[in-house]
This record gives sequence, structure tokens and C-alpha cells, in this order.
Amino acid sequence: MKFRAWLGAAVLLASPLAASAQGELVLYCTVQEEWCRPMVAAFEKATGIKVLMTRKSSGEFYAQLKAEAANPKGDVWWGGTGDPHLQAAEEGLTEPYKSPKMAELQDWAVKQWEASKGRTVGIYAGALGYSFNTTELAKRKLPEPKCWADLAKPEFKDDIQVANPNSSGTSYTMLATLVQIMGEQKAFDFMKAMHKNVNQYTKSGAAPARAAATGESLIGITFQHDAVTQAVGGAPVKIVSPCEGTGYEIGSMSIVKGAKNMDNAKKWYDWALSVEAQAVGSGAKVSYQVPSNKAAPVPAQAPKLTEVKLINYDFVKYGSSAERKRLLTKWDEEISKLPK
Ligand code: S7P
Repeated sequence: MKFRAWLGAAVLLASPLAASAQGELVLYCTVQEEWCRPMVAAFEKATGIKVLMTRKSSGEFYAQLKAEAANPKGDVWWGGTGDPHLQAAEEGLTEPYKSPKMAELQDWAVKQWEASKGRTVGIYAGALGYSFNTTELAKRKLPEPKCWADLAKPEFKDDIQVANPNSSGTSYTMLATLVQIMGEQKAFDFMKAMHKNVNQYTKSGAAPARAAATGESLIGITFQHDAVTQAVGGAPVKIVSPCEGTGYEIGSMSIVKGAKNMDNAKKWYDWALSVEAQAVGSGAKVSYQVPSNKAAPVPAQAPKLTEVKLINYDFVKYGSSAERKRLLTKWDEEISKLPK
């Protein structure tokens, strides 16, 4: 074989080996697709590890981890509300791990790790709320809603969009928040009244913010940072921190128990807690949460959690397997089956 031909063959043979030398990582991503993608690209660039990513909502990935427990297919579950991550931890679906980055994290992120006995860690925080389309509200000459209680008023018939709490961590956060603010009976009475005003229970938690932005729905209940994304994009929306107070999430990350690519899962975990990784979302203008690394930049438009009337959300209770299952079953029985 001539030298050039030999070299060509050698390069052809060597390239796939070189590309796969760092191996792969199967990532279950629960933030918005617009944020998952630049994270994957930044990690691949930093490590040479090929990432196979799927995006689903929090409750959906919790159910998937449970279904795949005997033969795990994912390596890392990154993002999504903390409650289903805590439930997965309690059920032994995720792996304990102590990252060398722990010392760089906010206390609330470390507390999440401690509560789960090292099986999940906080990566960002954000407050729940809702947004409304200011153009539509003005056209219809309706008063501005300011409280949770306003969302049950008859003038907002078919005007509210919120996700289904079974699939969506955002919506489960709303359910648990209302129970903590109002007490269980009153919270379910309120959700029954609000049900008449709900035009759609979506699968994804952030979808109602997009619906409010386009005017498809007058009001969308989401995390406030998801409504900020719409406002920054130029949509005519106003964000409401409900007057009674509101709950919040500790967005979390877990390593799947029995992950096939365990070394790479730990590499993602350590990298995802770094300043560099936690600046990717705000740099790409796709995330407005408060990052868990104390030195990571907080986007200027991020809702200021110190100015929001936050409740003392009980993550241990509402992230427990028994309580989450019980509340979701009750929601299915008492709310989703109700006629409009
Ligand atoms: O968009 C970011 C975000 O709101 O999405 C996560 C959310 O849980 C995913 O959506 P689901 O409600 O559909 O589960 C949040 O953790 C995160 O802040």
C-alpha cells in the first residue's frame, strides 16, 4: 500500500476510535430544550465526551427512572424540580455522590444533598408565580390579578393554563405550595374553583408561560423565571408574585443508580456544579434561575428571591414518596375528573 493510501486508511480507522475514546453519557434533561442544548455542546467541548440527551418533564423522568430501574438506560438526570428527585432518592433510584465542588455551593443546594443522603444536589432555585398577557387584559378591561385567590374568580373563565402535576414538577410545586399556604382542604376547594377557569392542563410546566406570552391563554401559572424568558423575548407579559406568598423550587441533579457510564456521569456532575457550566444558561439568555454555585453570575433579570414573599417550603415532606403519591392521587380523583 502506498504511504498516502495507508495514511488515509489509518485516519479512517483511527477517527472513530479517537472520537469514542472519552466514551458517552446518556443525559436526561428536564430544563427547557433551549438550555439543554448549549449545556450539552459546552460539556462535549470541554471533555470530548459524546452526550446523548433527551428532554422530558420532571414527573416523566421520575416515572422513567422507576420503569428502567432493573436495566438503567440513563446516566445523569439534570434539572427539574427537587421534589421528584427527592422521591427518586428515597426509592433508591439514584446514586449517592459527593462532588469536590460541594464547598462552592449555596446552603440550600447542600441541604438538598443532605436531605437525600447525597443522592441529589441543588443546581438552581426559582420562585413560583404566574404571568398574564397585558394586551389581552387591557382589551378585556379586566382588573389585574395579584393573588392566588384571584385565579378562582369567574371573570377568568377558561383564561388560565397550568400543567398537570403528574407530569410536571412546576405544577406539583403549585399543588404543594397551595396546600402549605391554605391548608389541604381549602387548597383543594380552591383548585376545584380554579378548575373552571383552566383552559388546558399541559404536559410541560413552562408551556403556560409561552401561552400567556402569545395571548393563547390570558394567564399562565409557571415558575417566574420561565415568564421572564418570555418578557426578555419581548412578549407583553406581567409577572405576578402572589400576594399570599409563594413556593419555590430547588432545581436538582442526580446520578442514576447503576449508570452504565458512571465515570462520565460524575464528570458531568462535577462540571455542572462549576461556575463555567452554571454561566452557560444565562450567557445564552435561556435561563433566569438563581444558580447554586456561589460564584456563578446571577442574570440581571432573574426574579430577586429576597424580594419575593417565599413560604418556608417543606422539601422533605413534599418530596417524600408517600406524600407526593398521596397528593397526586387526590388531585387525579378530586380535580382532574371534575366536569368544567
Ligand atoms: O424551564 C426551566 C424550569 O422551569 O423547568 C423545570 C421544570 O420542572 C420542567 O418542567 P416541568 O414542570 O414540565 O417538570 C424547572 O426545574 C426549571 O426551573
